[in-house]
Parts: sequence; C-alpha cells; structure tokens
Amino acid sequence: MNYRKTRLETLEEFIIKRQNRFPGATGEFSQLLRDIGLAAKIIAREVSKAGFNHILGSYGQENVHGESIQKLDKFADAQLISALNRSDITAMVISEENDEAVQMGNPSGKYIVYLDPLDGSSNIDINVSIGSIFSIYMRQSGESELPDVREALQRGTRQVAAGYVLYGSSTTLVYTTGLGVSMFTLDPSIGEFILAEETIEMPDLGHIYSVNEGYYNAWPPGLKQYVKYCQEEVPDDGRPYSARYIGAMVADVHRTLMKGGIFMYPRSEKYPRGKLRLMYECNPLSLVIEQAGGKATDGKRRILDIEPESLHQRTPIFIGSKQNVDRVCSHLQD
Ligand code: P6P
Repeated sequence: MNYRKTRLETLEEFIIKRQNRFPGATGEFSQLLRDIGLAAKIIAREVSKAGFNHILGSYGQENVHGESIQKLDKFADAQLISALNRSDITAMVISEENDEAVQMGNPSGKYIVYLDPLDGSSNIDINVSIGSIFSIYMRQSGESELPDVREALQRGTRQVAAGYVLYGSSTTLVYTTGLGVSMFTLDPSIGEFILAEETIEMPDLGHIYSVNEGYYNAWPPGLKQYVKYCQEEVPDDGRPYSARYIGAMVADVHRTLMKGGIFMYPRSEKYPRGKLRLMYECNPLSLVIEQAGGKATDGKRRILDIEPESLHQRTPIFIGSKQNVDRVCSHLQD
C-alpha cells in the first residue's frame, strides 16, 4: 500500500521552512512570528469565551482617539506585548491601546512592532468577527541604545512583515513577509495553526463593495458616483454588485482578500483625515492586499507610500481588487 502524504503543516513548520530559504537568517524573525502566533491562540481562547467570562464590556478608560477601551482590547494588548517580550528581539511596540510607544527594554532588539490588538472591538458584545493586526519594521538606529520613537515613522513599503488574526467562525491567521500571502486556520483541538492556503491571489475585479452607507451625506461626490455605479450597473460578466459591511476592518478586508471587491473608509466632516489608522490598520492590511495582487490608496496616493508624521495618524482608504480601486479613484478624481 502506498502511504499518501496527508501530513498537515503547522505555522511553526511553515515559518522554519521559509526561514531556511535565507541562509543568513538567524531565526529571530521566525521567533517573532511564532510569538505573535502564541498570543493569537491565547486571545482566541478568551474571545471564544467572551460570552461568559466577564471580559465583555468597557474597561472604563478611553484610548488615544477618545474611544472607549473594551476589556478584551486591554487583554489582547497585554497578551501580544507579553508574547513579544518572551525574547529580546523586539525593541519597541506601538499599539492603539497605548498613547506612547512601549519601550521593551531590549536595546539589542532589531524590530519595531505596531499593533491594533483588537480591531472592531465594538463587535465584541454582539459576537461578530473581530481581529488583531500587526506590522513589523526593522530598527534604523544602532543596537546599543533604546530606539527613538522617530525611527518608528517609516513608510509602509518598509514593513518586513504584516498580517492579522481574524477571530470569526474559525480563527484565521494571515501574513506576508513580501513573498506572497499565506493563511492558517487554528485547530483548537491541538492548539496549532494549520496551513490552509500557501499563496492567496485576489481576482482583479470583485462584486462586493463595502462602506458605511450611513455616512452617505458626508461622502465626497466621487464616492457617491461610484456607489451609484455599483448599485445601477452590471459588470461585463453579468454579475451585479452586492453590499457587505461588517464594521470590523479586519473582517471586511479579509472578505475582500478572499472574494475580491473593495472596502472603503473615506474622509468625512467627522473624520477629516479618515477614521482608520495608517500605521497599525491601513499599512499592514495594504501590504497583505498588494501582495495578493490588489491595491490600496487614500484616493490619491498609494497607502504604502505615505510618509508618516505621527504614530496614530489616520488616513482615508480604498482597498481591494485592482479594477474596483482604479474605478473609485477615477470617480474621486472627477
Ligand atoms: P464605523 C472599528 O472600530 C474600526 O476602527 C474598523 O475596524 C472599522 O472598519 C471601522 O472602525 C468602522 O467604523 O464608523 O463604520 O463604525
């Protein structure tokens, strides 16, 4: 009898296999990815019990944006920072939950990590998908002193890795190191992320548009024209558009990655620079989408080319399949 190889591949095995492609690799970067994977498992466990382990609700404080911090946000933040501190390779962490950069006390640490520990936390209490987002940069300064916050202000093109964990009907980890986008699904029965898709590629045109239509009156005219186009026109393949909006960027962008289409969060009177944060929401998700063949722009500039001015700055974003993004931009230019 021929034994058919059906062995599953774990995240750890995949990371090591990829590391072996780089002879000079020290294993530190692989360790950083494994640490994030560990934190994700711990967070997934708490998210799955959020209904009865008194971890719902507000933490009683507000984050740097004046938004109420949910208890699970703080838990996720603490778990991710603690996991990144298991080894001395991360020098500094910038998180949505902390106004200031967190110095990890590792002057020799090579990496700077941005985190949105729990994106979409308003969905926690209604059991709708939420996610953790990470973005990893190399330090610019020497390794003798603690990093200066200014060296964290790097363009998105300089990310060495980016990805997210989606806590949904299953727990999914998606990341890229610039060699394509890979996806893993957590098997809670063995506590391992198992490779689900080694290389994800997006369709050039998708049939789902995703935007909060409650803000219609505040939209720029070009966006109104584009959404009207989606509602009235049928693309050449005869398939009409659908509208989907989950209210958690990770979930809306993950659907866009897997099915194609476009997610949009424009500027408005309430958010004159857009609502979503450049460094720990838009840059990491834009790197993933571009690596899968899509595009991400603020309506004029490629998101990854934006020169950051501050750690928590916001930006408008139009992200998804190439043809969908190009079309909305043509309307916005008009
Ligand atoms: P709105 C969640 O609070 C978040 O930051 C993103 O995850 C999400 O896409 C967006 O805000 C939703 O914002 O204004 O549509 O509720």
